[in-house]
Amino acid sequence: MSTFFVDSQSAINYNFQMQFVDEVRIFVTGGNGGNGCVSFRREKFVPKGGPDGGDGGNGGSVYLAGNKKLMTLYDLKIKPHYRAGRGGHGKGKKMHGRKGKDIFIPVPVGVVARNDTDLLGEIMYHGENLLIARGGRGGRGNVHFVSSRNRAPRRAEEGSAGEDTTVHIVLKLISDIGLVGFPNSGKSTLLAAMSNAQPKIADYPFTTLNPNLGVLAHDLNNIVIADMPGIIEGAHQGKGLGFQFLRHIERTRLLVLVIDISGDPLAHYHGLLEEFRAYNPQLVQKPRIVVFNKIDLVKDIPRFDVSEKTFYVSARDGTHIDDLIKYLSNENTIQTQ
Ligand SMILES: Nc1nc2c(ncn2[C@@H]2O[C@H](COP(=O)(O)OP(=O)(O)OP(=O)(O)O)[C@@H](O)[C@H]2O)c(=O)[nH]1
Ligand SMILES: [Mg+2]
Repeated sequence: MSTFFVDSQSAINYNFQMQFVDEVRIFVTGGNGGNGCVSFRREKFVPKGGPDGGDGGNGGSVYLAGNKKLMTLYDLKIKPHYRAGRGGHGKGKKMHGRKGKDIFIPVPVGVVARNDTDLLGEIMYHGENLLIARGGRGGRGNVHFVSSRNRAPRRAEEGSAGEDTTVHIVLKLISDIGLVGFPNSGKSTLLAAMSNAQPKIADYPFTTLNPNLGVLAHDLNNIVIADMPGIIEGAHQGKGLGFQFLRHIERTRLLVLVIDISGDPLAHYHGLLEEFRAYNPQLVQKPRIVVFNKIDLVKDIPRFDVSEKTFYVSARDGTHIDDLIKYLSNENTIQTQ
């Protein structure tokens, strides 16, 4: 088996530094099958040996291979062509050609692959493989063509061509926790306060154009937190960074609504839920909590009577961030909600 690998350390660096690419087209070709062989046995003292041409080997296939260390399709964007190995030709003495090498293309967990007409499948687990281009079959050697009329066939099959196809791959991040909210509410600041990530933070909307990922180190498991681009009204119709944003939160296990308490908190709260509902009603079924951020900007902190669990924090100053981390790190928070 041949594998294109990124070593694990560079794969980890990718998570946080490389360009985030969540949609690519790649061109993949299965290996051609090897040709069957026309051959006759030649042995001393055996004047007329029978046919002994072996079969060609099958061509290699191309697979996507889930790798949890990858978080972007960047690699595929810069290297979009893949071809698996061709099968060896059959040989005399009934020797089969060797099988062509398979190719396993590492992709992040959470990708969906389709060709021009069909859904090919999804990768949902680390180590899961998905066939995207089948290798050609090896041709049969002349031993298969013996009949009562023709004891010495001079005929063998050619190997068939490997499948040649364009595959469209879309990544829907699978993160444990997704930070969502209107632009400027402090999502990236909160991510920086809770994880090892160092996202860009600035005092204007749409600072975050692609999701940032951070890891909250935890005794048992690392919790992956995704900081999403800001959502605005009409996102479900594609406004702002609409679809890109909403697509990624579909697979997040817990949503954290981040709301600037110094603005119009309840309007933002309802506005967010409205966008979710309009995009995909299942989003509002997802477990969620509400974090009211920027409490340093208000004198008396108002308390809101919403149905979710709430936190009142200052991501900038770190106020009450510990409580939030403790809550999110609790295994039960993510698994059983
Ligand atoms: N006073 C105060 N300012 C904050 C707090 N959290 C974030 N900010 C500021 O709010 C501004 C926006 O912060 P970001 O973290 O970039 O906000 P965001 O939600 O990621 O914004 P987008 O990516 O544009 O959607 C920055 O100037 C931050 O310094 C806070 O707790 N208190
Ligand atoms: Mg941001």
